[in-house]
Amino acid sequence: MDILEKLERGERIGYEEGIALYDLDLFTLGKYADRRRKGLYGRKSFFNINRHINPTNVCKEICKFCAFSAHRKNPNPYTMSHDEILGLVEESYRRGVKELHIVSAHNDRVGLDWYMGIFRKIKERFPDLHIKALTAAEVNFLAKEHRLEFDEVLDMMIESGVDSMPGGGAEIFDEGIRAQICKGKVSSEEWLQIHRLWHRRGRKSNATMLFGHIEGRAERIDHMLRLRQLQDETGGFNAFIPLIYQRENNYLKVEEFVTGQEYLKTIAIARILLDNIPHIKAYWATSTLNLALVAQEFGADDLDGTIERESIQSAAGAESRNGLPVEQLVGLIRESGFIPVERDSLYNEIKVWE
Ligand code: V47
Repeated sequence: MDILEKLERGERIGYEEGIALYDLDLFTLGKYADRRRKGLYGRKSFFNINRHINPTNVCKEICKFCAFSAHRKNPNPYTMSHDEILGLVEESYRRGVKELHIVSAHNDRVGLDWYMGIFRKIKERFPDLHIKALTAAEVNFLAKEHRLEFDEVLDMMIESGVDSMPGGGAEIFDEGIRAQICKGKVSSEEWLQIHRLWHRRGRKSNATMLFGHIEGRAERIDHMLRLRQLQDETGGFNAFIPLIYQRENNYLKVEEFVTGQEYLKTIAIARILLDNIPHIKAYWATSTLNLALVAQEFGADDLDGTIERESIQSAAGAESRNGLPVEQLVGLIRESGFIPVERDSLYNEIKVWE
């Protein structure tokens, strides 16, 4: 069957067809992605009030794209104490932050209790704050470092108060590309298995894709389809988040950077291919705000949030160091023709910002 006919009928798209979608013109793709997005959410666009905390940048891994971990180009190692972290949480809580997004480097100089203990302390003091923490890459690191099964680390996370898992560490699942950009880190199979086990506990997570570096379109489609397959099995992914590679202060040599058009096509294709993942996030920190706002018309229904104090991508040039005041985010969503809906971390609607 012709691919346009399949799109018209809303049928599932396979690998070869997925690659062929990139050859359609942007507006044809956008029409089908927007139709699906509007069918699900109308003109609503979701966001939350969140804060990032990156408690340490001391890292065992050497990912070529990373500008955050302490290395030759960024020789300033730090590790926060629990009291320091609690101070940041307290101040954010008072200002209305509802979700903490906590991601660390893989620090082998602090113990397991440094990683888990902070969640326990945060939950004791602020039980209604949602803790989204520990990527599958961190879970894999902690399991290997402390000779534990993934199951054991995941159970500890739940006991310590982690509510959901962020989507980081997925990068690109293709093993060949992975070996070139993040050799030695969590494998694709391990990443997927950790999320599978987390979902089996009735918990939700997200999935990212780092693109616009040395991968090609085929590897992006492969990445999305591996996620779709797991989602068919578990239903545990809330959101898919394509992250545009940021080029500063790292060791990955990239010849050509993604264009705005390629980003919008990737968002649209994600909406079309990932027919079982409810939310497609335009993550403004790596796409720029302008493009994230346009992405709302190409399949994206979620703009992440206020993203205060993000350090990983801003180290490589992203615009997220200081976050965005909620009034500004809401104003931009409204002025771009959408209805700003504040959500909680599990996508329950909290407030429609009139
Ligand atoms: O996995 C590292 C990425 C990720 C660079 O779950 C880079 O809601 C671009 O997990 N250029 C961590 N990206 C961030 C993350 C995340 C972000 C937003 C939302 C959610 C969510 C999760 O940051 C890493 C890696 O892929 N990253 N370096 C870089 N130079």
